[in-house]
Amino acid sequence: MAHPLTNAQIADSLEELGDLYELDGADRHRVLAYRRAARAIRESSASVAALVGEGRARELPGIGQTLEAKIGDLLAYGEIPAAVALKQRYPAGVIALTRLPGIGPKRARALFTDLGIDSPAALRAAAAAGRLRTERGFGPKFEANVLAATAQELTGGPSRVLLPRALELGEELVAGLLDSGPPAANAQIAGSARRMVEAVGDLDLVATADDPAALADAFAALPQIEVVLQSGPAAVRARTHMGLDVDLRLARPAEHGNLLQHFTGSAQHNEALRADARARGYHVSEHGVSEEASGRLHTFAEEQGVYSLLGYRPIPPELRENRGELQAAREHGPGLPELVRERDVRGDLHCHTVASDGRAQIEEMALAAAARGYEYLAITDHSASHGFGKAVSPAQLRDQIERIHRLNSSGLGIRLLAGSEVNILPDGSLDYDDDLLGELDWVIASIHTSFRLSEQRMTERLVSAMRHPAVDAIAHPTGRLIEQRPSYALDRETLFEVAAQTGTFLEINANPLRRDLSEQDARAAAQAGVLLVVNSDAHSTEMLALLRYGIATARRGWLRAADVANTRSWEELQRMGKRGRRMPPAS
Ligand code: DGT
Ligand code: CA
Ligand code: CA
Ligand code: ZN
Repeated sequence: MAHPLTNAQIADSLEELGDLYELDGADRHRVLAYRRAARAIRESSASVAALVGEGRARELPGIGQTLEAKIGDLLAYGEIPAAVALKQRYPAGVIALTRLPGIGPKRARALFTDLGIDSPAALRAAAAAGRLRTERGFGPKFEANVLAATAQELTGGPSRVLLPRALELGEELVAGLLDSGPPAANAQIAGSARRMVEAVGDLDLVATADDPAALADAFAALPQIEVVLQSGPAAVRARTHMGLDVDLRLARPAEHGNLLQHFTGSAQHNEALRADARARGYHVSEHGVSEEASGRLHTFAEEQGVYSLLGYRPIPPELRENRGELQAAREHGPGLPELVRERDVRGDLHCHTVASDGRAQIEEMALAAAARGYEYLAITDHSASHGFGKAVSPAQLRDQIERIHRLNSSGLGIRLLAGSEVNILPDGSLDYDDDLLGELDWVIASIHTSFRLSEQRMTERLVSAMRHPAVDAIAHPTGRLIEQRPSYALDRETLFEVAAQTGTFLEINANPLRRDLSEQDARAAAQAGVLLVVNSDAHSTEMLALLRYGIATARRGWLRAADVANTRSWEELQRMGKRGRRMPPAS
């Protein structure tokens, strides 16, 4: 043999065969035998190929006659005949399906044999098209989980840029355009960044100028621009040094509103708007709205002109996703909700200090929160077992509670709440005892370890935490990281139902890498009767300002101030949650 297979290659082949048998509905013990053998081979310090050659393979734990023969075939022919036969029945993509959270081999096989779904990409497409919700054995819950589990791929892979960096770049470019030689009458961010999405594909800017060509030249000369990719009298496309592409559209002031409306999107919103307008005799484009009967063209300096002409009340950019906003905003429609605003928020209920992995002292966080106009701030350092940074021991937490009480009587200008972010252990228990938890003003519980349990176990874990009398809120309830890590497997319907039942708040964590709950989850939670809290999870004084991204998610989730508990005073908030069920009713 010129190139004997390595132990790792042999182990991979046996693991794959185990997966194939599992897909094929084989006995569980058989499947486990292949996995056990694969592990033994991987861990063998001797070359397994050499052992087989010497007839000594059965010295390895878990390798009997059958497995020895299969490994022999693999070494002799490069393939195991049983695997070849099964692979003809189940394409590689079907094995990949079994590795998605919440999808075992049984489901993967049903997806493949009943629906012809043969890869994670095909599954994602079927979920996005709404094909799974009506299938027996799958349903809307499964479909939502698929979308959540594959959200990373859905948003287009890691080439998208998180909103804060895109906005920062956009604001610099807008300032550059307004400052540049030929005066831009107006320049602003459009596209997905204006809609405050989680991550943007490219940045879109809309500007008006009396001399568009001169403004296009000035744009190309801005220090952020690396190279101009395309340039015309009305549009410039350029790459920035940051690697994000920028589309700049230019219009005369009289058409600014039309252009801004068009390039704010979303494409789905625009398409629905156009179809609706067409049915009523209008043609909508970035240049204006024309009446088909008379040919008259309406242009608008202000964006709202377009919506008013077509019979809509104002639609905030965050809602322009064709998720019911057009119907609601029609003049005789039900109306859009009055969306929560950042200035409605009266306190932040999740932040860290040097006691765990934060950078500032309690006093510094308190002053910064007071400067933001908050009435209250909960200090929620991590409990013992979250797995990174310093842990707060029970004794240290007791000291911190006392220190916070002392600070409150010293007149800081803000009410501090002694809190904790306790880790929810895999069995659903918390890592402080109930007495200590009972001494806290505010407890948020969250998962920071063991993310890969089954959907059922993850859901039960969160349900136990929500049923705990001391837990006020669940922080970043799905564990996803935008563009990096999908949500853990989770039955959202149960999560929302138990949160509503127990009076547990669910967090929209505003950290722009989390935004967890997502806008879709937050909307579904509110519809299920859950009260949300929007928190910064600040690890420094500056990070308190990240709250705006949580508010953006809340707005994109159609939430009103009434849906967000921390738009209320601390007393009122307590009455709205679990603590309120233990308090005497307000007189
Ligand atoms: P992105 O860049 O992937 O984060 O998302 P957007 O929404 O910024 O998309 P982009 O940059 O391709 O286009 C900017 C806007 O232009 C979009 O929100 C709406 C409008 N637009 C783009 N393509 C279409 C289209 O095919 N139909 C219509 N009606 N509008 C479009
Ligand atoms: Ca864009
Ligand atoms: Ca674009
Ligand atoms: Zn935290």
